[in-house]
Amino acid sequence: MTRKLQESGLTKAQLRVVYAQILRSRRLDERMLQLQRTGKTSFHTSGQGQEIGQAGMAMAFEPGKDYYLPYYRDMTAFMLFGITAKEILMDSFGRYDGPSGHGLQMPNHYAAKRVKAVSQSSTVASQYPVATGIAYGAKLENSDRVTLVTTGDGSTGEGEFHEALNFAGVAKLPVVFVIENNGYAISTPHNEEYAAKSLALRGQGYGIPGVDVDGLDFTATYLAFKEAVTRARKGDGATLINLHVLRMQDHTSDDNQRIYRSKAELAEVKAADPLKTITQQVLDEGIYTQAELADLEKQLKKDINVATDQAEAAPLPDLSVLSQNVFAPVDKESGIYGNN
Ligand SMILES: Cc1ncc(C[n+]2csc(CCOP(=O)(O)OP(=O)(O)O)c2C)c(N)n1
Repeated sequence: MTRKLQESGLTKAQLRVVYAQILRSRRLDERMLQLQRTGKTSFHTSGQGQEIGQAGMAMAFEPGKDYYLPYYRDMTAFMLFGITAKEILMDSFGRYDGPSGHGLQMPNHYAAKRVKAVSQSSTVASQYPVATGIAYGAKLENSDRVTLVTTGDGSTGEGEFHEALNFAGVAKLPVVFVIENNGYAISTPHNEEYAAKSLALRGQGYGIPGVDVDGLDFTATYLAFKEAVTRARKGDGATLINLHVLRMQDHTSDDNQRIYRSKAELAEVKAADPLKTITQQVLDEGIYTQAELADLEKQLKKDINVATDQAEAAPLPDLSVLSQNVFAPVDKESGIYGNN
């Protein structure tokens, strides 16, 4: 049974923001797939089916204070940290003023200095040890800021995942490790990724509590993250959260999941769409009325259209910036790379 939204302890105003963002993410994601298909953008990685889990996760943190190392499906959480649809689209169009890297970073590699969201490398799970390092920094500075890092289930087979958890366990670091478990790594199903009963068990091996969380249940997710953030802020160390979500779309816009997922499975995923569940919940709990939802849909469509036009019209990076922030400058005298 999905828990009531009101049991989260969040106010009605906060829950309205959460729902509006979940719907905005879904409509924006659909737009981004259209833009890729019409050849206006190059690539998109959809987060459809992962929005509710990400919203529950993001609401437990303090954007601007806590560090966030997102992975490529994290649009919903990234936007709840304070990023606009226009900014998302600027990055997707590769525009100079996009927040993730002046149009030089790959689409969906979400980052923004102003909300302490750190850019990821395409090498999956490589953000994990960086998060451990940032959390170590917080500990050395006696800061109570927490670091959040996400990745997918398949990526937990990478060495970096284990190295990051090991040191965070040893040094009792303030970090929340998240596995957004959608059951697939491209076309590889979870039973070919790992033999453990649950990926949450991996925490135990490193002295870190590991929990399984239903990422289709907003309240269950929010409360689990709140507990993990409280532990980290108090100095009690890291938590590993195995967040169960759905991958509703292809792995990326370059993939076709109908080749490796049966019609029946895809129909099941569609029927379990968490957007349907949470829409019913906001109506049942009086958070939105039917008429307000219709207005919200209209407003989002308008906003996304305006944001698309603005992002498309924005300038591309000039070729002269191509190698900026890629190579460290060389000190002419010593020949050493670095900024000092
Ligand atoms: C080290 C490394 N190996 C392989 C790839 C190619 N690759 C990109 S995404 C991906 C699947 C990752 O699956 P998962 O971690 O389950 O995340 P999901 O995409 O399902 O959200 C792979 C194999 C990569 N980017 N980096």
